[in-house]
Amino acid sequence: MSHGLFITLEGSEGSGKSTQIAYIKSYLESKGRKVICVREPGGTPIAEDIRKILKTPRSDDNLCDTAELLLMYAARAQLVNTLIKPNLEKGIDVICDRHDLSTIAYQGGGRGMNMDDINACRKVVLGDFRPNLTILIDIDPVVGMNRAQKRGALDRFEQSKMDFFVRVRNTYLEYAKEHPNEVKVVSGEQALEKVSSDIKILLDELHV
Ligand code: T5A
Repeated sequence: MSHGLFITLEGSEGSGKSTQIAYIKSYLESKGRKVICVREPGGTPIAEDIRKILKTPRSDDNLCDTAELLLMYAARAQLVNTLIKPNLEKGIDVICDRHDLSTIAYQGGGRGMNMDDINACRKVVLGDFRPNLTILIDIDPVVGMNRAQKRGALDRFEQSKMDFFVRVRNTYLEYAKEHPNEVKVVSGEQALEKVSSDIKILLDELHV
């Protein structure tokens, strides 16, 4: 039995990842493939508990950057080892809403954490495990936050200042430029259907 495909979606708040994941799932299923969708942080009961800690703003304590980084990797370890790898081994495709590149962009770029420390966590948790394809939906953070704000209350990350999101975007784009075979960039400021048709071209390149 052949291995499933591991496809990850990346991008800032409101870039349209969740919307496009629904499209990717239906496109892959139309080709007769079995597909599951997960998200980071989260995706298993334990990782979803960690997600709540990471996303909930609280007034009685501040999550420090190191704790935030380690919680991201704790949730990732749980998801990758108990759900993503076993499904890939069964031949099922896994589409993940955010993965390791989010840590590089948010904790590395946004928070300014040391990349050697991030790479050390990455090595422990992932080893050489990497996605078959990462799609970065790029969007001006002002446009993305306007979309996100329409949903109502902002989470702990969404409450950050705009310069944080500008650093996140720049880090994403720098990484994509340095790793053109790993990360493919699609503009998220186009009509939904055009974003989907750009993504379809990338999926077809995988010969699905
Ligand atoms: N995080 C995560 C880290 O800091 N480090 C890490 O390692 C990881 C894994 C997760 C937070 O955790 C941080 C990053 C995040 O801050 P989340 O709720 O999962 O939080 O956040 P997002 O993934 O950003 O979720 P969003 O829902 O905000 O973004 P999406 O999924 O990209 O956007 P989507 O599809 O929900 O679309 C938002 C709105 O825009 C519309 C949609 O209809 C929707 O209303 N839309 C469009 N409108 C016009 N044109 C288009 N092309 C559109 N595409 C979508």
